[in-house]
Amino acid sequence: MLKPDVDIQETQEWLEALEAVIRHDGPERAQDLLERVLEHARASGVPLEVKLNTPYVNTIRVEDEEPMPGDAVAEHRLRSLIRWNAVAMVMQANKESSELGGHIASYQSAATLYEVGFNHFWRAPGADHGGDLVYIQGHSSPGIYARAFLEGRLTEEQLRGFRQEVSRPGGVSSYPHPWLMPDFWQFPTVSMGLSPLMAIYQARFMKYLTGRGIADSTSRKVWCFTGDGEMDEPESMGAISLAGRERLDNLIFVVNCNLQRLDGPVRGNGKIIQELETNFRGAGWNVIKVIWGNRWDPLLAADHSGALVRRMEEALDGDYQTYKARDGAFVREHFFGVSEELRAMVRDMSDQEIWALNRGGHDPVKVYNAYLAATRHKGQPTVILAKTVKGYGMGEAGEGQNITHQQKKMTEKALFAFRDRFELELSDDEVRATAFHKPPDDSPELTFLRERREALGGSLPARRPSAPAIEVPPLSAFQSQLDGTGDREISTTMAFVRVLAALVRDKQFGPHIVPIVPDESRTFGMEGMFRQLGIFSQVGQLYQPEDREQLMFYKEDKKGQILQEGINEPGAFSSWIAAATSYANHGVTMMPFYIFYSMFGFQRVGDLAWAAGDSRARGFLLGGTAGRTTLNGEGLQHEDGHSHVLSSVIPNCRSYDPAYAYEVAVIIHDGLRRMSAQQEDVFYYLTVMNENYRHPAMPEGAEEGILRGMHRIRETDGARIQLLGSGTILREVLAGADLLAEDFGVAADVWSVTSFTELRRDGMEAERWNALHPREAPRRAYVTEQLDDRPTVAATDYIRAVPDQIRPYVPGPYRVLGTDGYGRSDLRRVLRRFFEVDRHHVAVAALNALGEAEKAAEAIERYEIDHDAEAPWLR
Ligand SMILES: Cc1ncc(C[n+]2csc(CCOP(=O)(O)OP(=O)(O)O)c2C)c(N)n1
Ligand SMILES: [Mg+2]
Repeated sequence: MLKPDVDIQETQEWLEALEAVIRHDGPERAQDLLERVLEHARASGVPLEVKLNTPYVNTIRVEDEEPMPGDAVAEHRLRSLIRWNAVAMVMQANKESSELGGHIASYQSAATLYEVGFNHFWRAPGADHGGDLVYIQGHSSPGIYARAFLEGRLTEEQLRGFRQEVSRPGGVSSYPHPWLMPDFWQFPTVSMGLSPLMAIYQARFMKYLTGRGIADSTSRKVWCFTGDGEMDEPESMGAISLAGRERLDNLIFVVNCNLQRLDGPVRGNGKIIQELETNFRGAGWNVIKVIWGNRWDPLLAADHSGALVRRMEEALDGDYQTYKARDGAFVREHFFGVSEELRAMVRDMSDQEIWALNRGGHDPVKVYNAYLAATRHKGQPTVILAKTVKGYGMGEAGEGQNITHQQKKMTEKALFAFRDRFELELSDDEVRATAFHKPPDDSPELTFLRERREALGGSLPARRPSAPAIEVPPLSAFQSQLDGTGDREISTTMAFVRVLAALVRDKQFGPHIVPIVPDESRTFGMEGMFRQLGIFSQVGQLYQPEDREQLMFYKEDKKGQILQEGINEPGAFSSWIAAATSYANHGVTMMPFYIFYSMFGFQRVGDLAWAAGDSRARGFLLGGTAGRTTLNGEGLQHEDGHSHVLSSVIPNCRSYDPAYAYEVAVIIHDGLRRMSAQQEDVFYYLTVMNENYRHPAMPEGAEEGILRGMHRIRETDGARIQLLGSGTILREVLAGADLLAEDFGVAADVWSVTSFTELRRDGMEAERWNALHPREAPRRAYVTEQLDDRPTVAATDYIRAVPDQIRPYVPGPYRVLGTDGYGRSDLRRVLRRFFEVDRHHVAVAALNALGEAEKAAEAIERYEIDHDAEAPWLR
């Protein structure tokens, strides 16, 4: 707020001088002049607080507006039809059963924002354009389906199947889900906050593709629609400075500021548009506010004293919401009624005319101009803050009301009012039945729709996986990993880095590899790649790197291949998703490898990983320094002992916990084959460790077992027990087998289990098939084929739930050891003893499983196991 003016006349002179400059030399000169004055003031020691806010009016001045091309009448009718069909869709689904749910109010507030985009801006991919990428607010889906219906892309039957994806084949899904509608939706957006984050990294990835000369994305834009409530998610705002810093002028955010979220106002006591303006401008964005519709223009033009703009600034969002939930008389009384000057301003207007004073987000011309300015803007991302009314047109059924978000029904009276307001040609019966309405194909509105989409290259949204498969190198490309390491000790992390190094050298595949790191390359021994591949930077390297003289210096490069995301796992994961879906969105297969640091992997980015599955992402995730006891010095909030449980819940994620270099090579090779050559929509999660040990050569014929989840690595005559081990704990299992033989004369067979998760899936399939085909010869799970009814013991570096997954398919008695509980830091040996997964506990478990109680008790004594200690998960 300004202080009281101590010299009104002096102020007036300054303002008049400024007015004159604006009039004679234009606003740019005025800006220049003001900046110079401010600069001078600063230099003279005047304390200045920089304000990032502009007045609460439209950013684009009326005199700078361009007329909207096309047929405004047809466009209005089309929009109205879409509005109606979107309402009809939700209401019909809820006639079926109110279980199904759906949203009406959000799309009604956003209809103009979407339709201006569809009719004037968003290009579909074609010969001369790669296509724009539009992230659509998830619960606005009914409007998007309604448009596709009018376009002839969806049938009435499909609309009737809204939210009935199972019972009505072709029924359209609740929200944007590429998994369920792979030809339609590109981006899963309904988990709030993920879409803004993913859109930012998508835009950056397009700069990457262009910079590396892989796919020219220069004319393409990423448009991201979000709600104003959604902007409260930390993920929504969390990466906006990256977008500013990277000057992502291919990115446009449209925030639908309808001032409401689910429960009530977003900022009842404040102003969400002003707040977002400050934040985005501070982060280096171009901000365009679209607050008032054209019916306000004459009033604003007549506001010589500034009283109206002051009143606009003073009224709070909570007030604005209430105005729209009431009527014209209420607005006259409560908005204009605060002063005689404002009251006079609307004296000649009827209540009806006051009520018709529209908000910017519902004015197609204002929205068109904002979009036009955004698409022309260079050097910065743009955010459009559009003020709208939630439940626009719903009248007494919810317009501007706190309950509107979840309204799935409108009364007959409200439906009739809706028809009249949008001038829909519907009979009373059609209104009562909330019948879908599609005019004849040659009607002006459908002709308009078709012509516009044809001019813009085709229908949207549409998902078009069109990337050609890339030839996968033969397994022998990784021969050095298959041959074993002899006496040399390495970690599986190192084995992975060598596989990656071999891949990037491959002529065909090499350029398509995208290594992604969140500031942990040195941890994983990947720093050699900095120099070799370069770190992507749009500006290259403008400084002299400190380590320039060294072989492996920190090289930033316009053509750099590595994405170094800094300490930002959600951002890195979003980059990974952009790369992993490039085959569908950019017409080129990219194969990302994102290596993260133990628990800061799946645990940190679980919701994004789920969205990746929905997105049909293809790529590799590497849990570096994984396991509860291999990252031994780090302790409780680092050591990951459960990511294999988290990854197991994603249906199309294939998880592996390999122990040996050759297993790493075989799994990655097969992943490349499945994802690239066979174009399967799966992604891979591998845990790799930092513990160094010797790796044997691959036994002959091991591949099938490695990929299916287990293969026998030790077979002993007269073995009485079957031991299973994964990752580094496999070595404890092998040592346990030695102890059993030496100390107790018990022979064991040993398997390396590369994936309990894959084994379980295979088991579930057999079990299900058998249950549904009781008359036929039963199928056997792979586990059941591999093991027999001798007792079995499994140990891993993960909690017991991981090996427990295969329990139903293990033929004999089965005991599992695991690392349940909070992690600790100590020596590996000590931690494995603490969590009871070391060789001694393996031996004790085996003796118990064999029913050798006496020997088990003896072993507990001999190995000095404290059998009265509290369980590790209680400590
Ligand atoms: C992470 C997450 N939390 C909660 C929800 C449930 N939800 C769906 S819409 C909504 C309110 C959205 O308000 P706003 O972002 O302002 O969108 P509007 O509908 O007003 O356009 C909520 C809470 C969700 N989809 N995702
Ligand atoms: Mg909202």
